[in-house]
Amino acid sequence: MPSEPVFEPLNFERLSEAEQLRRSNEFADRLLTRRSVRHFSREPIPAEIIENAIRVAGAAPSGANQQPWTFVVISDPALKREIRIAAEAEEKESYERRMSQEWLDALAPLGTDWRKPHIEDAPCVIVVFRQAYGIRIDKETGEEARVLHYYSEESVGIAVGFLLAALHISGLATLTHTPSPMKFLSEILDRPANERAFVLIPVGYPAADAEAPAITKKPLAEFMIRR
Ligand code: IYR
Repeated sequence: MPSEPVFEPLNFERLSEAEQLRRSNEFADRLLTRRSVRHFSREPIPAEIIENAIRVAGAAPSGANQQPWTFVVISDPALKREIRIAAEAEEKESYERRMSQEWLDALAPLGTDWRKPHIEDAPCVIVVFRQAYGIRIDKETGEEARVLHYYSEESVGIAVGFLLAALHISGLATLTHTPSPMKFLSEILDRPANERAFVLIPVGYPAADAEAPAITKKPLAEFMIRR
């Protein structure tokens, strides 16, 4: 049975224009400094920051408010090692055989390869899973039934954007790593069949000698159109 909507007063803080601009500029200045980091220090990070960032991600808008995500936070060194070994095996195969020359050429400016030491060096790795469908127990038969999820790719993408922004604002570095295929993550992390690994995110402080590729972002005029 579809449930009737229940409404409540909207909680919206109307800011002065000066305060809006101050926050807008501050947020833009901070977010525009984010870089993907591939060389991590082994220094530990405050657990509370990870929890806050995942709480923020979990508040992202999602299709039919189905919140089709699971965030697995890994700090156990043995588990990180197991994931690194499996990721590198897949990545070695990808870089040496599966990826096209055009793809390899596109990645060349980033200087990536199959080696993924950041999975072990970063004190924390977050693996985000997308719930392709939900599971409910049928009241009459007691059997498991699938619940369709809507826009789960878009929903998880938005949540990951919130997560990356929250971690960056909190002074932590991240990398969005997509080993391919990612099936091994479901197996190692013991996730159910409705969950698909979406992205693996090492989180921590950059290594003291960390470098980032000298690449640039497009100027605004190239990707914003006013009509
Ligand atoms: N998944 C591989 C390859 C890779 C692909 C893209 I597209 C990138 O922007 C970066 C890397 C890897 O993580 O190395």
